[in-house]
Amino acid sequence: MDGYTIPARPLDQLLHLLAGATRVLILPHNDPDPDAIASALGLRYLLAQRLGLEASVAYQGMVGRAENKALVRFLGRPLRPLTEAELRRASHIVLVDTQPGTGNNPLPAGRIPSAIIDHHTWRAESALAPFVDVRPQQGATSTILTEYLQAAALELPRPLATALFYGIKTDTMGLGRGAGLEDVAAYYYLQPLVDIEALVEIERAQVPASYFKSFVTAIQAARVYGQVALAYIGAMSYPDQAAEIADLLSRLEGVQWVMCMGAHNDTLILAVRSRSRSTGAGQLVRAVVGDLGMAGGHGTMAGGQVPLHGADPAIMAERLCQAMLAHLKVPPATPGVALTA
Ligand SMILES: [Mn+2]
Repeated sequence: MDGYTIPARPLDQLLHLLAGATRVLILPHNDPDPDAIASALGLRYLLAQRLGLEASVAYQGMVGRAENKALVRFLGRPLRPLTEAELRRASHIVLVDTQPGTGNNPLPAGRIPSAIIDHHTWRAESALAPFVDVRPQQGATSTILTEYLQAAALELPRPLATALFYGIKTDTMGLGRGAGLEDVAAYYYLQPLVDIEALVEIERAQVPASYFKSFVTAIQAARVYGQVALAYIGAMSYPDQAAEIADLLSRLEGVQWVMCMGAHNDTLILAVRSRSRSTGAGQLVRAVVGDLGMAGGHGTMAGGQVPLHGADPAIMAERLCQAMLAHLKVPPATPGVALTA
């Protein structure tokens, strides 16, 4: 991994770095998911307990998915949308569940964060930060934070333990996807501390009618080209929708690769899934997006975003569909079959 190694005694190094700091700002990735939310809150709790400092947690984008909204409600809405002033004022920025240069966090270009804690693919830009703990072999950033909290011998409040558990659970699909031994250990450490009733409520959160409408749109829009399923679902009410539909389509018999796209805030959002061992989702989405935008992810799931600058999202989506079919060497004359045909 480019000569990068996890720091020895990361907790001590992190606490040493931030001791006495004021105006610490913790930034999860944009449109934060449970792993990003839980990691940010776990870090804030750690800093409060061990250093007596009050860090703030703020995010860019939106918490859209019904389950994630329910999680944030259960936690008492502990994070808020980031403001320009807050970003400028921060003396220390800590990125969690994201890294510089990924295009999915609000870190200003050229600004070096004080610390980075993440489980995505290592990025060279991260080496500039004074503290870096990046572990691509792990399924969730919540696992890293759970280890810190254990090392700090802190008793976890039940809501925080529930959030960290849910962060690991969702990012690894219940330890089934991309989980390492550390994820398993953290998961079972947290399990007895979880508020089970609250977790059930979060996972079964009720959704607006628009959720079902978007499924109808997606199923009507989907086209299957042999082992490839593609769908452009038009305007989305929140950016996570593309991922929800991609997960659904990846269940289709015979399909190896899925790409679902939708427009949100003048950006085309892509979600890619792969069941193939040879062509993973991360590699695929990077090839498809190229220099049109930003993309990244793991072997089975990945995502990207392409800024539209006012262009028609449907035309851009069609271009990306063609790029995906070409990359996967689907013969050009292959007809796209509708799911509802
Ligand atoms: Mn994560």
